Amino acid sequence: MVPPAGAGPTDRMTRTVLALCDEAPALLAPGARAELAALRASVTEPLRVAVVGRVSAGKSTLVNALIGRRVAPTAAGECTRVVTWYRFGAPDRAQLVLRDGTVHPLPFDGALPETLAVPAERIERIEVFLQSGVLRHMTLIDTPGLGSLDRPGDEAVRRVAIGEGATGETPSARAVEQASALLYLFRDVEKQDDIDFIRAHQAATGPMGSTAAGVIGVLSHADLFGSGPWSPRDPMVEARTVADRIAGDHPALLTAVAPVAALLAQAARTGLVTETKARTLAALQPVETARLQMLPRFGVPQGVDAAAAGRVLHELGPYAVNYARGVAGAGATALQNWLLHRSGLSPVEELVGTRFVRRCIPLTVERVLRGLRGLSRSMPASYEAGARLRDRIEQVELQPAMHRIAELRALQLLAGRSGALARDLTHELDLMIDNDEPWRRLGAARPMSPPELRAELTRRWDRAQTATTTARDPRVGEAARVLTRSYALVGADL
Ligand SMILES: Nc1nc2c(ncn2[C@@H]2O[C@H](COP(=O)(O)OP(=O)(O)OP(=O)(O)O)[C@@H](O)[C@H]2O)c(=O)[nH]1
Ligand SMILES: [Mg+2]
Repeated sequence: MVPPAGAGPTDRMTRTVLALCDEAPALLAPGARAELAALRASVTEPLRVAVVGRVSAGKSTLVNALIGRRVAPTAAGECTRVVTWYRFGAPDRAQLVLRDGTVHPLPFDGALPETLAVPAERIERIEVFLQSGVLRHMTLIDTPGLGSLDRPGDEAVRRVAIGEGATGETPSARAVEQASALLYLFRDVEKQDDIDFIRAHQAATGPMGSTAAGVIGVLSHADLFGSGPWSPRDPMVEARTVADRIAGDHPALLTAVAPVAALLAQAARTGLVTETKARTLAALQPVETARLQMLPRFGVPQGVDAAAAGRVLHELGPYAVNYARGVAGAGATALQNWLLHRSGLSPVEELVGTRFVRRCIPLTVERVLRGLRGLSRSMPASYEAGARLRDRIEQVELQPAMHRIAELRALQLLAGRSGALARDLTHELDLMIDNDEPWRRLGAARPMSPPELRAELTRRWDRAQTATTTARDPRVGEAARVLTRSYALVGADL
C-alpha cells in the first residue's frame, strides 16, 4: 500500500484538528462529550472504508479478497444483515457493539457465527480484529445489502455511509460512526437506486464535500458479464467497457470504476487454489465448452472426480472452469496467479492505495470537521457557543496546514469538466495532494534547488492566476484559485 501523504510527526493537519477537538468541549453541551471523545479518537485511526452496494453485489467476497481471509460471511446468515468492521488487531477476535453502547465478545474461530443471540435492530456493529496487513492502513466496513425488503439493513448502511441517524436522531449525531470513503459495488449496471444513494452521500458531505474523491466504483461479477462465462467473448473485456462507460457518465460521483471478479480474487487470496483443484481443472481441458456447461449435472468425463469438479465450479465459478483449464496444467501457483491477475483485484487495490490510503489524512480530517460542525448544531452549549465553534472550524479550515482539504474539494469541482485546462488543473492538484516534497508536488523528475523551485513556482502561480480569470466555467476558475494558493503556500514553506 502507498504510504499516506503528509503522514508522520510533521502532520500538521492531524495536530490542528486534534487541537480543535480539545477546544470543543467548552462549546458543546455536556451530553456531547462522549460523542466528541469518540470523534477525537477516530482522528488517528486508520482510514475507514465502507463497502456498499445492493444485496448480493459481492461486497463480502470483495472484503475477504482484500483481507486475504474468508471471514466475511457470503451465505445468507444473520451476520450479512449487520454492519461489520474489520480492524487491525491481535489476537484475532470478534465482538458485538450494541446500540446501547455495550460491547460483548462473539465466538470467533476464523469465521463469524451463523446466528447472533441479539436481534439485528439492537446491534450497532460487529467488530472483527485481524492481523491482516491491509487493515494496518484502513478499517474495512462490510455493510448489509441495500434495497432488500429488510429495511433495518438499509438504515444501518445509511448510518455508516451517509451519517443518517435512526428516527429522532440528528444526522450529525452519528458522524462518529461514519466512513471516510466508500467502495460502491455495482452489479451489472448502475441502477437509479445506486446513483441516488451516492448522491445522498454527496449531499451529506455538504455542497463543498469531496464525494468523487471519496467514492470508488467497483463493477462486480465481471466474470459473468456480457454473453457470460461460457462465451468465447471474454466477459471481463465486456465488463471493462461497461465500467469505463459508468465512470464516464458519473464523473462527479465516482473517482474511478474498476471491474472486478471478487470470487476469483477470493479464491486466489484465501488458499482455495490447491494442486488437486489445478489437476481437476486441467483434466477438463479436452472437454467441449457445451458439455462443460452441463457440469456437474450431466456427469464428468472419465477419469475426472465428479465431486472435485463440482467443488471447483462452486469455489472458482464457471469463468475459471472455462478459461483457466489451459493454465491449470502448469500447477496451483500458475492457476492462482492467473486468477488473481484476471480478477481485477490489483487495480482496485491500486486505486484504494492512491485515492484513499494516500489521502487518508485529508479524507479523515474532513469527516471529523463535518462531525464537529454537526455537533455544533445538534448539541451546542448555547446558541452562541455553537456559532463560535463553527467560526473556529471555518478559521481552522483556512489555515495553510488544512489546504489539502481545499485541494480535494477543488478536485471535486473539476470532476467531469472537459477541456485541457480542467485536465491540467486536475493533474496539478493530484500532485499537490499526493506528495510532500516541493519538487514532487510540482511533478518534477528530480530534486530541485530552492532558486529553481522558486522560479517554477512563480511560473505555475502566474499560469493558475491567469486561469482564474480566463476560465469560462466558474467551477474551473475556483479550482484554479485554490491552486494559486497551493503554489503560494509551497513557496512560503521554502
Ligand atoms: N461468479 C461470481 N460470483 C460472485 C462474485 N462475487 C461474489 N459472488 C457470489 O455472489 C454471491 C453473493 O456474494 P456476497 O459476497 O455474499 O455478496 P454481498 O454483497 O455481500 O451480499 P449481501 O451481504 O447479502 O448483500 C455469493 O454466492 C458469491 O459467491 C464474482 O465476482 N463472481
Ligand atoms: Mg455481505
